[in-house]
Order: sequence, then structure tokens, then C-alpha cells
Amino acid sequence: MKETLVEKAKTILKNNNQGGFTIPCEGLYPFQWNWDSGFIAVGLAHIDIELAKEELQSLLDAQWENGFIPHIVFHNDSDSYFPGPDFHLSKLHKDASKKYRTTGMTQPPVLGFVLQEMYRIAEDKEATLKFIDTIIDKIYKKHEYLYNNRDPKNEGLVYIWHNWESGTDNSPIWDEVWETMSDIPQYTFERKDTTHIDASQRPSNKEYNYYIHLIEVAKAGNYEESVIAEKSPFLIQDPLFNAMLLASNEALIDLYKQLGREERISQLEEWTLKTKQSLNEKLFDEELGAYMHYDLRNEKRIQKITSSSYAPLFSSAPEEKQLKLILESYNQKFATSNLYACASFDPTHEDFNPKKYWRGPIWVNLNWLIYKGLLKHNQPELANNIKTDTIELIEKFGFYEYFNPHREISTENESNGCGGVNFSWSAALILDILK
Ligand code: 9WN
Repeated sequence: MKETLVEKAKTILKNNNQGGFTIPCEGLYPFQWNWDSGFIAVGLAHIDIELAKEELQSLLDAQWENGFIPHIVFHNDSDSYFPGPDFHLSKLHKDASKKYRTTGMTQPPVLGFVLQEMYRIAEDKEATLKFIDTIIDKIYKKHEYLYNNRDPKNEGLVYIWHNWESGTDNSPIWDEVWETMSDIPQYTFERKDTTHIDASQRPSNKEYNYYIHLIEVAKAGNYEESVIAEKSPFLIQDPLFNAMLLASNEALIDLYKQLGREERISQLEEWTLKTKQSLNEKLFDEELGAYMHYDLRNEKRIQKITSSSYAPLFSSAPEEKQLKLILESYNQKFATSNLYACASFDPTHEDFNPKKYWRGPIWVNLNWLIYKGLLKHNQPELANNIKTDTIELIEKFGFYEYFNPHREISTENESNGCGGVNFSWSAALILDILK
């Protein structure tokens, strides 16, 4: 049984490999995506560490001169995705990659801890450490970019200016932000995602209009961070994004120590301390027992629980006090007997939708982060539940992009699998979970 899953996962990764990098899903996502490549590299490290190295190298090859690492790299042409390179126009920014067209936004900074995972998995530790030595500074530079440009109040919390930067595109969290953007133009565009996937499982056209508008605002300022900070109606401190930054800081400290390179450690420690403190003091909500999103533009916390609210478990952020409350809310709302773990949005909330993308379905990357996080914080039983649920979902329904969390779904013969199939990070992370 385990054998077949492993073989299937390997085949998916092989088929999605484009020579040097891996696409998330054929047709639906035909380019290289930032955090996808990070998760994919973890899986590839179990199969062939050289492929994992290539995956990261090809992403970093498109790093901008200022340290920025974009969310999509358009290595290749394809007309099966919207919006493509001609819409994003990364060349508007003076520091953009001259070699590849990219987007002008980024995604959760997972690469630091991905390096650490690769080192953990690698058989030849010495060779892997040598490889790490060649790219670790590039990842440090990205962290430096984020702290220097996206933390206007010097809180140790960086903002995102687009929902696509969160990785959780149509989360109900953003609904409140869209309500503040009532007077924006109506754009004309042709979506491609709904030609691949049932529209009921994807964001609405109205939501896409907001997504497009935010990019137009950024393009009007040539993707200059200071202009975006001033003009964008969407400026959010996201707990997932900041938790990934924190976990990656911690991983970089550990790796720099192993490399015997001291010069960047004190800066990383300073950032780490500040981010950890602000996550707990500013983003943690004691009543809800979870980390919240903070709307910097409108100065308010968004009081809703998503799977991103539990992502700080993956880092050292939660202290005893937070952990206790997190476990209470998680057990009460997300880990109930009628649901597979872990829904992407609060199943007890009226906005919960079990089949619609980031408004309820389970995602394997978030499950992996929470699974590892629960282990880190000494919760083996809960961790094991999320592990067995993830395996069962993939085994029963296939390597989908996301899954309906209901154990018993109403219509017979209906699959829990939703969105794209043969999805790369579902394959990559199951390889790690099964080890
Ligand atoms: C926009 C590639 C990406 C993931 C995101 C996921 C989805 C893209 C889209 O696919 O977003 O980046 O067009 O819907 O939400 O997390 O990285 O798999």
C-alpha cells in the first residue's frame, strides 16, 4: 500500500518536471511557483537530492538584484494560465531579473527551512552542506529585503500586499478587505483557471477583479515597495507568512552555525526575537486561541480562524500559554470526529465552504506544516491524526490540490478530491510524511 503511494508520487513529480524545475499542476499552473518549489524540493530530496538542488537553483536564478524572490518564474511560454508574464510585467522594476520574466510579488518565505529539511533528509551531509553554502546568502538577502522594505513600523512583522502572496488566495479573511475597495474599476480579463476546474471550486470573477486591481496599483508604482506601502488598499500582516519567515530565520541560524559562518547570525537572531514577540503580542488572539491576520491599512485585526492561524506551530513562536489555547480551539473546531484534519477555514463559521479552494478544503502543504508543528510542540497524538488523515485522503481520492474535509459527504459517489489533480506538492509532501 505504502509502496504504491510512493511510486505514484514519484511518477507525478517526474511528469511535472520540466528539466530543472517542476510545475505545480499540468495546464492549471504551467510555470514555476515559489513556495511550491520549496515543498517540492523537500519531496525530491527523498528521491534524488540533485533534483532538489536544481529545483531551488532554478528559482533562485530568477532572484532580483535587490534580493527579492518572485512568486512565479516564467521560464517557459504557455497560454493555459492567466495572468501571464505580459500582464505582470516585472520589467517595470529596475532590479527585476533580466534573465527571466517573473511576477512582481512574492510568496511565503519557506526556502530557509527547506534547506534545513534537505540537510536532514540527505544521505551525503557533507555535499549537501557545500551546496547550502553556495545559496544560503541568497535566502538571507530575501529576508533582509522583507525586513527592510515591508516592516514600516519596525515590528518584526512584514506585510503582504496581495492575497496571492499569502498562498491562500480566496480565504474569507480577505472579504473584509474587498469591502473597503468598493470604488475600483471593472477590468476586462479572460480567466483560464475555470477552463480547467469547475468554477464552483475557484474564486469568483468579482474576486479576480480585486486581484487584478491590486496588481494594477503596484504596476502604476513600478512595483516600488515604498509606493505600494503608501497606495495599496491591501496591506496585511499574515500569520502564515510571518511564521514561515520566523521558521526560516531559525533554520538559517542553525545552518550558518553548521557552516561555521558567524557574520549574519546576530542579525538573524535579532529579527527572530522581534518576529516571535510580535506574533505572540500583536497577532495572537486569546479568546479565539489562534494567530490572526492584521489589516495594516485599516488598522484592525481580522477575527477569523484559518489553517494559517495554526502555522506558527511550525516555528518556535507559541509559548506554553499560546499552545494551550491553540490546542483548545483546534480540538474544538478543526479536529472534530466528522471532519478530516485540517480544514483551511473555521468549519463552525458561516463563511465555511468545504469545496471552495481556501474557504474550507484541506491542503496538503498546510497539513504538513501543522503536522510537523504539532510534533515540534510535543503533541504526537494530534500530529499522528493529521498524518493518517492526509494519507487516507490521498490514498482514497488521489493526489488532488485540495480536499473536502467532510468524512461522510452528502451525495454518494462524490469524491472529496477538488481542484487540480496530480498536484506536485501533494506528491512531494506525502513522500516526506510517509518516511
Ligand atoms: C496564484 C500554485 C499556486 C499556489 C497557491 C495557490 C494557487 C495561484 C492561482 O496555486 O494560486 O498564485 O492562480 O490560483 O493558491 O498557494 O502556490 O500551486
